[in-house]
Amino acid sequence: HNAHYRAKMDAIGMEPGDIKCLADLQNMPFTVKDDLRETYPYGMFAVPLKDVIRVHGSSGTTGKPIIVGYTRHDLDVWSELLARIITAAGVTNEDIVQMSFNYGLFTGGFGLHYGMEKVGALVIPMSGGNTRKQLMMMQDMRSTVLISTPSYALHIAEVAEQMGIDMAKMPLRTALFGGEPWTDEMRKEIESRLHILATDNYGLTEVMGPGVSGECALATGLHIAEDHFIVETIDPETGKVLPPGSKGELVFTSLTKEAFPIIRYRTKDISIIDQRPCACGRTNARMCKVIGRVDDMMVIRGVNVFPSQLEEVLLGFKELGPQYQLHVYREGYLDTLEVYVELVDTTLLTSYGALENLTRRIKGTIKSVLGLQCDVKLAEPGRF
Ligand code: DLL
Repeated sequence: HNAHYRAKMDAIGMEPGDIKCLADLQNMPFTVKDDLRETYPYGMFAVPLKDVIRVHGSSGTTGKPIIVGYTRHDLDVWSELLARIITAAGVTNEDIVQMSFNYGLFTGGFGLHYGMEKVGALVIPMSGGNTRKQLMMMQDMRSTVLISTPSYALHIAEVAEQMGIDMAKMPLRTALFGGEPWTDEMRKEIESRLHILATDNYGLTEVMGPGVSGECALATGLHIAEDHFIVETIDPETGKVLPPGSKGELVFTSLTKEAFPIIRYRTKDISIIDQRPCACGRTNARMCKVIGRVDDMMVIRGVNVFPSQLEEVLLGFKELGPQYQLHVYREGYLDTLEVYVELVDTTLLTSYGALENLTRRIKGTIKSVLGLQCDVKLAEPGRF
């Protein structure tokens, strides 16, 4: 039902009848982010728009987001898959959940929200930011579960310390973190500072959003929803499928999605698949924590940032030269981005007002294109 996929299959002479067993999947072409960019906004949908009841999106390699769609059935499945992960993490209808993911095009907020409702937990739709208020609500509402990015959790811990709040005395006991890479060291730190069990969950907009995989309370790998997605691990250089247990790029194919089916999507995320059953009793395969990325995408405060996107913004200013540096570091526990960029010539150097004005305009454009606050530092030509 989708012209883009049909054209790709026609180009290699592949017919539906050519897929007879699981191994035949390997003969199908990959789908990559560019496919979604080229068909923006609706070209990857496989149902009429009247059957689509929600879209979400995430930043792409250009100023435009990539857009994905969901039918009512897709949203039901999505809630179900999150309800599974939420339940696996030990959350029940007795829990009071503080949702600190943003609601909006980002899949994190709505995705986990509906999963929590399905479980029957009480959801407080806080969204991200305003950390002091988050902590006040956490105390007053007696939140037992936190949903956010792991870096935001550490920021909460830091602000709690500044406010003199003893987290050991708070009812918070469990958290589901995702949306960005984090390490087991970071997990230990979050667990000890917030006095909670911290679980990891993974997903990406193109495949569905959160709900693709998540840890049980044993936290020994993220259980993949294999009844809804086929996962392959490939060598990112050759595209060849690797044997189970090898480290490689994850590739997902959806089995049940209606509005936005996806065939062999190359995630660029590196992980290892473990097919052994888990001690918790679940038998679906697990992926280890994401180890890294194939490309140069950075995830800054949950926002996917490609250096090429920033480059495009910077090159749009005639006052700027083509040399720039991106400095990303942790300030406290929040990722901070500093953009250093050379001026094209020395004419502005004598006017403080003009430099200030230019800096403000660059920051504003980056904020509107990427949705990310950053610092901009102008440098004289030839500096880098
Ligand atoms: O971040 C979906 C999501 C929201 C997952 C909330 C979990 C919780 P995108 O904005 O499209 O979607 O970003 C997807 O973020 O390809 C990974 O590189 C990274 N990522 C997401 N979750 C994890 C995780 C959402 N648990 C991209 N560990 C993915 C490591 C993660 N990386």
